[in-house]
Amino acid sequence: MEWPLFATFNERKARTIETHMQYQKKGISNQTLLALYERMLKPRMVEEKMLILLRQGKVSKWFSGIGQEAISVGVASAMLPDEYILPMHRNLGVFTTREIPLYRLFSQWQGKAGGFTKGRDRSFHFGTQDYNIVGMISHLGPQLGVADGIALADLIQERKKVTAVFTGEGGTSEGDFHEALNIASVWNLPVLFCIENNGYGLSTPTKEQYNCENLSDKGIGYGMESYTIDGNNILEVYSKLDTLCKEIRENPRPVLLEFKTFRMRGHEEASGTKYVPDEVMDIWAKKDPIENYERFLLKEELLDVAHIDAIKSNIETEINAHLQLAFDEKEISSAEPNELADVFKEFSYEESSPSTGIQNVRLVDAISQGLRQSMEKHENLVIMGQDIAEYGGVFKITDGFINDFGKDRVRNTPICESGIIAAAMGLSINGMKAVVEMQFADFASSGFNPIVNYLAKSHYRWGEKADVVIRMPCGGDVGAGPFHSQTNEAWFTKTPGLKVIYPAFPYDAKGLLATAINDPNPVLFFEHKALYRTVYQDVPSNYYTLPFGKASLLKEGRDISIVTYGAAVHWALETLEQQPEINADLLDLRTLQPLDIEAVYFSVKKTGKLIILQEDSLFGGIASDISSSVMENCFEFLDAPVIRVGSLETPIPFAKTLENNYLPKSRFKSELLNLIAY
Ligand SMILES: Cc1ncc(C[n+]2csc(CCOP(=O)(O)OP(=O)(O)O)c2C)c(N)n1
Repeated sequence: MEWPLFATFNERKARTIETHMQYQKKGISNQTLLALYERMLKPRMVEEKMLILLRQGKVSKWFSGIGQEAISVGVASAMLPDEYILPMHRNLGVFTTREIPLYRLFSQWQGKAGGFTKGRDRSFHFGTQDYNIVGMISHLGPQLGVADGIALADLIQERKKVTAVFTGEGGTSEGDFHEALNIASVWNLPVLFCIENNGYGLSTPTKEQYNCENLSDKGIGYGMESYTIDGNNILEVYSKLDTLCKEIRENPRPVLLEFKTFRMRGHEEASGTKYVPDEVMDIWAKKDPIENYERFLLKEELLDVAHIDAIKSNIETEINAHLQLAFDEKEISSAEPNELADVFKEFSYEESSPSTGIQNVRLVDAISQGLRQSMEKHENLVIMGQDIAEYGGVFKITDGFINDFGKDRVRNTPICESGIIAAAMGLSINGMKAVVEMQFADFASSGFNPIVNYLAKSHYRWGEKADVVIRMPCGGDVGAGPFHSQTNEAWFTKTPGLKVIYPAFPYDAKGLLATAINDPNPVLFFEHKALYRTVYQDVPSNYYTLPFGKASLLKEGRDISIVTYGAAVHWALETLEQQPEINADLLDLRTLQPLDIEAVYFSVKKTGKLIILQEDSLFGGIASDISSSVMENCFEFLDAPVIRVGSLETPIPFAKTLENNYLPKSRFKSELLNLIAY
């Protein structure tokens, strides 16, 4: 046979699969053989209906998985219903095999309340604990790390379960893929990494996506077992997955699977397939997973035409009835209180007061104690971070923890912030709590995507909490230059769905950390490095909590309000010590989200003047928002403009003279005196 001149890799792939498109029953029961057929047919028929509705303008967007059904169905059929699957946008067969009622899917796609996201997210971007499915976010890669966390929870609790996570071959180019596979291998997590290699990313062919023969070959580099599977052959998929799942439940380990298949339609319907040579389409059309399998079942006399017609007619009736249910549902209505109420999971703060004993300790000791006592209180709490186990962390916060809590719960991680934060989300999904230590807050930029897109948005999108605390050793005045000195809280206060805590004293830090860990929502917990070993305070030895959203009034005065947080609280205190004639309210915010803006208003209404001091550079910081809120709500009470004092609009420099000039410490006193004299 003559092969057309197109990408050699596709040619080779087509040739291999054509010769392998043979079905072997491998001891699979007739009942299962038939069930696999029906399970593939259902998503195909739903999709065909969707394509009609799309043309009629009744559905806005569609990502087709036509031609790839054997993968979703084969994987989902080999797994137990209580094992987690993390599908992508072409895995309708996962949702239908898990028997989600079709009307709920239709409602989801129409943005109606009967779906899974109250109209807040589209298509397959949802999860459901009822069906042990955790849907994707648009960024493709982060869910690979989430699967690691889910599997880690199973491994720690010895549950003998498998987790399966999907990615396209395009998604394997993301760092998330590398991080997730590396973590799974180092920790030996029971995860099936399923790559659906369908020939193209959005329009980019495989040869421009990666430069190796098979993606499964990458398993060698990760020290991971891997297989290449004909993704259009349902029996090959199912039998391999069935064997692997049974093995992995007994002998946990990660496995990389590359399913060779093809995307028969556009990336989404509007984008078409012009860039795909016709010959390639023709070859793959002959490999259709359903038509071929149907022919096999007919040949085996497990099916006849009448039976096929009956199955199709039943599915069609089901689709039409469920579509009607979804169409009959009214458009979703917007009520602001409902929208705001779902950003965070409800958390009722429980006051825990210390019973006995006071010690004079440093900030670093208070945090360490607080973390240790939370580890004692919550048996399902896991701490992860770089060098935190035997070494005790670079700031020694977790020194000795490994002896008391063991290596399962105090985990050294590879250097991969994104993968670990995603894994923390997975732990939370699977019933555990996680604290992640950033070695330095600056490195949260390498985990930014899962923080602001996954953790922050999950509860609003599909009601799933993110029971994760990210500890952020931060801040300047330590001569450590642009990448070890930032105070980057404003990266996160901007994002709805995150709580941001920033204590300035040992007592606050210990109590607020305990609350952060109790709170099922994602919390960024800032710890100023310059305060770690310089600030001492009498702190209760026992466990206690402090509430979020309550500023602390450190000094009371009549003439001016000083509002600040973190290390800047101490700069303000020093200034007031040097200028005892200043009669000021000094408010330490302690928590930035939630923010105690009422305490600020209260003070401003008394003094008529407000100066806000922040360590971060000025533009876009919390000071700007406080200033606007005060102008909007307390204008009549102001006797002078609100003044913000922050760092220069430059990155934070290394040399001490430069850093001193960058930080607002030296400018604060004159700005304060000017405002008093206004
Ligand atoms: C981080 C990120 N970059 C770009 C995109 C835009 N995008 C969405 S899907 C897609 C192609 C994905 O290809 P692949 O992973 O092979 O999956 P397929 O759609 O082929 O199943 C692209 C580029 C995105 N969603 N996320």
